[in-house]
Amino acid sequence: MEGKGLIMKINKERLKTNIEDILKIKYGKTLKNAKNHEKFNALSKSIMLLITDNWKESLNTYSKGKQAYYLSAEFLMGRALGNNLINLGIYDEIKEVLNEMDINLNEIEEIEEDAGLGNGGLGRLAACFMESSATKNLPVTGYGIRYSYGLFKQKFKDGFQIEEVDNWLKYGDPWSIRREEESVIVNFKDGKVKAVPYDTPIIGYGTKNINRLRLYKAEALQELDLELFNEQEYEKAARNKNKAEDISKVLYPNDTKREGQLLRLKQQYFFVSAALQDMINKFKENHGSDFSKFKDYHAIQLNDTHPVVAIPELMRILIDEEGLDFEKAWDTVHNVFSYTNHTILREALEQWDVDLYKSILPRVYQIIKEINKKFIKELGSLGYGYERINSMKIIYKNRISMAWLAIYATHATNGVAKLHTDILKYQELKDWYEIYPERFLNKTNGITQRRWLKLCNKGLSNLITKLLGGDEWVTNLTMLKNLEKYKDDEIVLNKLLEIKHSNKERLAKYIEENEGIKINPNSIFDIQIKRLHEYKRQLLNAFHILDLYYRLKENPDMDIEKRTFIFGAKAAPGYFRAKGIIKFINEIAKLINNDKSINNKIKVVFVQNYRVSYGEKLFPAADISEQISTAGKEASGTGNMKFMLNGTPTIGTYDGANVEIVKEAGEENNFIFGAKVEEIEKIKDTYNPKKYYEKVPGLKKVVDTLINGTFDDGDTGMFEELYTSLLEGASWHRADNYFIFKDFDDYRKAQNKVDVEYKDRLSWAKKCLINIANAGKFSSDRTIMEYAKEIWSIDSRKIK
Ligand code: 26Q
Repeated sequence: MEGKGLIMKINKERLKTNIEDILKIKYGKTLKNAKNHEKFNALSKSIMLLITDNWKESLNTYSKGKQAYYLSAEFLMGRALGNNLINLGIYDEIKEVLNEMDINLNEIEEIEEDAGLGNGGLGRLAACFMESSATKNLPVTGYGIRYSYGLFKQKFKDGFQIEEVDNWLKYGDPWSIRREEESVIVNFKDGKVKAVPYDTPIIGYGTKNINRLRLYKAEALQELDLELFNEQEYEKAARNKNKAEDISKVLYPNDTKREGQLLRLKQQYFFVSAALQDMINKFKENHGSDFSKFKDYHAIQLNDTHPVVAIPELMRILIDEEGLDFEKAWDTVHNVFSYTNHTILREALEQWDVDLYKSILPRVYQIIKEINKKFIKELGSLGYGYERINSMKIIYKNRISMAWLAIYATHATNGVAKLHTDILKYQELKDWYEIYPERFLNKTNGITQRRWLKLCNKGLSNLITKLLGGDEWVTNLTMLKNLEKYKDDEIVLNKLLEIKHSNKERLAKYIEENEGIKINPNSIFDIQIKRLHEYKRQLLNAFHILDLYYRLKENPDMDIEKRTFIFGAKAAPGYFRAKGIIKFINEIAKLINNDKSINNKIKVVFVQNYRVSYGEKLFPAADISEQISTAGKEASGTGNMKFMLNGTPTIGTYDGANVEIVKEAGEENNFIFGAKVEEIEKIKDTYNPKKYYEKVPGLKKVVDTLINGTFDDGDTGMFEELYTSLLEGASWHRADNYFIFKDFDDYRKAQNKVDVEYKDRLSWAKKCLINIANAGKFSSDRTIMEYAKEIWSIDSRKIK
């Protein structure tokens, strides 16, 4: 089944020897007594050996022309081994070699820790973009931070979320190479820090090209202050080292709330400054010191506002270190940078205290002030008045608005789905759009089909390849459209159902092993997996489950399909309400799963520690995909695309990329419900949730379980706080801020429709098939080519 992917020839005996040699050198062990993680390391290092030459060749080829650089505080890479084997086209072969050595590849894959250096969608998008760039032979480098600890590991204790450190490096990281000699120094007002790059190869599918992800680790310039140490001042001697290393120690576990921490600002400046120094050093090496040419060789994408400090930092380098004047530097910056916006939530727009900036980055702050001055002048000359200028100023009331800085300084600002971009243009950023309409672009997100289909759903991948008579879809996802001709073919539809069933069995087994809960693969697997946030409305899902349960209790003979509701989500540790929602769902699960009287008709499972590798088991096993955010709040969503590609209809609102998914696959093959953006806009100022609470049958009963003693929140006050937020609101928001009550009844109707339509197995399978057939648009290959052509102006450069 490999075809195009096969670009690497394996010398089996040599590979075996390599693995054994590495075990010997690194661990002093033989195959017999080596642990699985040691075998994983040895195998991974052997693969690194295979690709080294092509990697060097790729970087060399790229260095001659214009390249793009993706600056991101997060890269949510997940596991590397399986993906790399797939992309090299050697998965089956390696499996065979390992078999001969009595090693089970699957077990080795499972031992790998996820590289969880991201919170959710934004970080995973960066990872998909890296993979697609390599596959498309695009000269793209990723720059970020090599956090010692990624996003926390989540456990449940008595239904409450517990966070543990994610020590993902405990067995080492065979997929990265430390490049000591390319270290640079980053200057803060309170001291210098060394930035040491670790390079990870990004292996494209069906190509020799190999791209690079360069993540920086922070270290002290001086490992140890020997003088202090000799004076037996051990703590003091270690202090400097710790202070430096703290910068890359841990990923911030927030995915929307802005976090005004000094350390967060240091993290941002740290990797951005290192990345820019790296670019400058290489530019001088390859192209000399005529900086008017810098823009001909660089396109830098800012992944949200987190790396926006790159704008004044590049100005600083060009002016202070390379001697350009302000206007020349500005012209370079404007041409080089572009910015992606990932959020509509106002409260999430990043702002920094002027004093904080001044205290650690005084020169950078001066430059921001200069930019602000220039902007005000520009607005003035365009005839804008005092109020309008105040609302757009980059520095206002002692705060720096990173989004404003980004839009003003860059040549392109993009949203991540059509609806999202429209909301930016006509609503959230309409003042900006009016002045700079040509800067606003849409780039609908995508996902890589290598990880999110070929690797994680081998059954479906093989079927697709068979039906299409080849595997061109792996690099050209629009080929899937040709599957549509099987939409009435019973043999194909049954095969599809069979594959789904076996994926559900695999998931059930995994859940039993990991969560200790038995679930029935013959029930509908109804899955909501994403970060926990009020706007994503896990609570709406929970209320519906509870309502269904009460209806079942009242009417035990109700003819419904068996259903398993599965959740996976991490809550930011400081997000009290999100944690309350997790506890609430776990309480509901306890109640329902222990109630024998409902005959296992419904079950609820909240899986622990949802992450990329768990997703790879969940997406392929889903019957229905929950995408139920309040319309206008989800910028795009990418999980929705992963479900679709794995043949799962969506129950969802008209929000983010759902709109485009339904446009591609047809409303009749999905379950759309709820208020649309325009309706929400219209009612938002007069919305009274109590009206719904009192009138919608069943709603009050489920909402009241938050306060009537049905459930126990361990005296934390969590449930009552949730109740109040829905009925009374809080100082910072209206009651039921996300319109759960408003959409409840319509959601229930859509869920009932799912129940009815699922019963006709063939017509259900047809919906699944049509969803797959129309997923072509949502490949990150398409997205990244759009960035390359329309924002970066770079071309593919395939190595020979
Ligand atoms: C900010 C300041 C301090 C600490 C953390 C943060 C922070 C970190 C991560 C703020 C936001 C994020 C992540 C946002 C995110 O994941 N957004 C999602 O991006 C996806 C890719 O474009 C979209 O599909 C989702 O709709 C969007 O929610």
